[in-house]
Amino acid sequence: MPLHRFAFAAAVVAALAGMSFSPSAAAQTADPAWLRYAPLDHPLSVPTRVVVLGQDPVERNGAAELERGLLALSGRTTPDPSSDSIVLGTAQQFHARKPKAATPSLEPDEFVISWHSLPMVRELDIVGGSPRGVLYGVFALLRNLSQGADMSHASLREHPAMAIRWVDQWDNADGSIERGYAGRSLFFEGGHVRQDLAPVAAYARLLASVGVNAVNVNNVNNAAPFLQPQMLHELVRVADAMRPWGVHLALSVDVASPKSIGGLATYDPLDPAVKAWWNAKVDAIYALIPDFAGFTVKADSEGQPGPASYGRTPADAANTLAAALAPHHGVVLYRAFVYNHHLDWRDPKADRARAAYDIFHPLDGKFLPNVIIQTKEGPIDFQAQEPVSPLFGGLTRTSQAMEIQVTQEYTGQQRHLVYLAPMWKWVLDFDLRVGGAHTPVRQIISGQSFHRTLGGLVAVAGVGRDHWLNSPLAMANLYAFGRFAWDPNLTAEQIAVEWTRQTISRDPDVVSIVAKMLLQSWPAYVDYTGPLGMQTLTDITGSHYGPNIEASERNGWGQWHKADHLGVGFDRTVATGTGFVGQYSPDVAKIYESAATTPDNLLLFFHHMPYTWKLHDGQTVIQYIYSSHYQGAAEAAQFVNDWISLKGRIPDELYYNMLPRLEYQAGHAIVWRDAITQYFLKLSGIPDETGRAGHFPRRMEAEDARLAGYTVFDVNPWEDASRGKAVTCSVPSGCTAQFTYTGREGLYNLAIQYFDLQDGVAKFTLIVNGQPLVSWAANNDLPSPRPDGDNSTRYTAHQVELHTGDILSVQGVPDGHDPAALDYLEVLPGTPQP
Ligand code: GCW
Repeated sequence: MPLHRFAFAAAVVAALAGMSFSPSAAAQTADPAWLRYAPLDHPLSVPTRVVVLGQDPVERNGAAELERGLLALSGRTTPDPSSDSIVLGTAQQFHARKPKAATPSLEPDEFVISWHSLPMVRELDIVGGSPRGVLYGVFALLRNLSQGADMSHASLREHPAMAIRWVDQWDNADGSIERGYAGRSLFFEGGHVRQDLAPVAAYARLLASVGVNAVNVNNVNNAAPFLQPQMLHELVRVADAMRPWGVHLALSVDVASPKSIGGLATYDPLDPAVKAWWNAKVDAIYALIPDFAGFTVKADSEGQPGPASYGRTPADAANTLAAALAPHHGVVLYRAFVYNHHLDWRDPKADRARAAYDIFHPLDGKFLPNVIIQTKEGPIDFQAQEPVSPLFGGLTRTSQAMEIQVTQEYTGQQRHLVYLAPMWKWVLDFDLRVGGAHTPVRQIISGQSFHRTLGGLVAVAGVGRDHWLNSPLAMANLYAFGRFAWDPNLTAEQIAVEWTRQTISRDPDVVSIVAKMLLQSWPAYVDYTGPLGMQTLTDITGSHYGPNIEASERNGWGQWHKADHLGVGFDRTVATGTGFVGQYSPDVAKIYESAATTPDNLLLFFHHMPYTWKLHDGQTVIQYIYSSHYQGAAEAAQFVNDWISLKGRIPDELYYNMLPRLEYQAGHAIVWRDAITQYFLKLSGIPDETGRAGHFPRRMEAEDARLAGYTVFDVNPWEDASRGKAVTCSVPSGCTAQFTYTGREGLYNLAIQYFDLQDGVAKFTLIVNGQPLVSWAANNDLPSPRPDGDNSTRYTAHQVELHTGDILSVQGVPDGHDPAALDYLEVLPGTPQP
């Protein structure tokens, strides 16, 4: 139905005012996520009677989970009367029960699920190598059943590919979460462990269901207070809350602690007093928490102190900690994220990408066996797209873990749907060709390639109190991480389908639409942010969110893309660049050393290329930059349509939760598209051969409007506003920008691009020929205290009837620190209100 002019609908205003997805509105911590166990529409293929052989709390907890899951799936309130049963126990317990029967020999986290027919009854046995193996068997059975699988003849045997399957939370004692986008910490508030740890137990349950075995609860920055005796005592409750799920507690530590909180004059890791301090501290931790998992270390990095202060190496520091932990079977995850953030950007040889390999490769073989080097997947920092870190191939005598990021720091901060599994899978499968042999990253980090007993996958999770990750679809990333840590041979597609069936619906059409959206979302995000290996072209010194292309240039952080008027990209070759390419094995280096053989999607990471260079697909670099941004933004718009097609086929609550997020994303993808295309258009001077970049014939710029109260200002960075300018209001009663519509009569969508700032809820009203048509509140929670690409937001009024000569006005009423800033109004083909 057309939204007729003059029809000012108060109801619309009210509905829109409530449309924001601010985290507090969504606050909810008991979200079952993928553990919904929605009732099946067919009979359950396994018995509902559960018998548990052992007394161990983890095993008992597994039995309770199984009972709960089976009843929910079968829609029953009590077990069915059949005498068939599911029997749970460890291999040892099964052996004790039937000494003559063959019992498998299992690794601790391994399980076997198999049917046994007795004279009158059938029995499904879940045998674990340990109580936790039993629990993992339970979750595997429930995962299959929840997807609708027939398990009446099933037999499964699985064990995790990696020993270390940890999530890292970057939670601070004050309750904030570094790079978290889902509210406050589950663990801490006001300098203490929270009283109510039920959400922590619920989190541990979710994690256990995908095989995660430890949570490091505190930020790698500012970790020292966590080793204070009072905090350690409080942490006992956290460990207790997670233990029934086989999830152990780990902590980030500051290597300067012996000095900063221990009262010593030094934290030199080779000083005997320092070693003694760590030994005593670790003993004290284990006295409180006997199954403590270990430490994560960030040192000599981004201002964190480290062994370099004493001329010592990461191996010296790691080994001091590892020696203290070894008697208790604890481990040290020492992060390879060590680099100098005061690099000289004028030095063509300076290259942050080199740092991890340059520092850690020479130390290979010097680490104690319980040290694991934890390396981010790429050599820079969780960018939208990067090559694989060469360090994975550079440590053959050291255990390794890969660090990935579930919290979407550089990938849309959960406001954008970006399913990261395809990116992780690409990294996991990447063949580093160490010694000329097949060495995919997944086999290195599982310990297989170089015969290490330890190895792992670690995710920085950023889970908080607002609905775990705030956006329900973002949870597919947490799920995918756990599944890959368990089995990196799975595919991103398989995981998307598994997750969707358990979380949203088993309807094959729904599953295929949701899985398609998930799988397209990362490539789309790369396309509208930083394609060709340019990395995320965002404000790297601040929010890491919206477009800000020069923020990465001319500073010491080393995330340079080196765009100038002739070309773009970073020469990292051995022949003429920084030599980074030489850190890969010869087989891989050969590919990246030449622009002709470097895959297009990483070209500008490795090479500085003229804009006119022809890519493998025949387009020039500059044309690809333009086209990919239009393509990516169009895909983001399509996600909205895909989602609308699910209306009535998925729960309404989920439908209406996601819809405004996807609409917001589609609008913000346009902000990205326009920022990057107009920036490169101006810099290169080369027009878009399809005429799109920089040309917006349907757009009416606020700075050109008849302004009442509004004043024109230059947006910084300029590319974050259409043509670099916008208008801002400081009149408390409001300001107006007025335009005359000169196009043809018809039904149109009117898109209003405005800036939704923090600390204030500005109000906007669209007025047609003096009649208010629709109002909305700028109440989203977005970064940046000034109008820029972080908070540039699109509101669309659908099917507005327009006639030539109509007067369109946007009225903005500022509030608090939000000046109701306005960028433009765009008249687009009419489409119905979703
Ligand atoms: O990407 C950077 C983040 C920091 C983070 C750091 C790290 C915890 O912006 O917030 O600090 O990485 O991984 O240590």
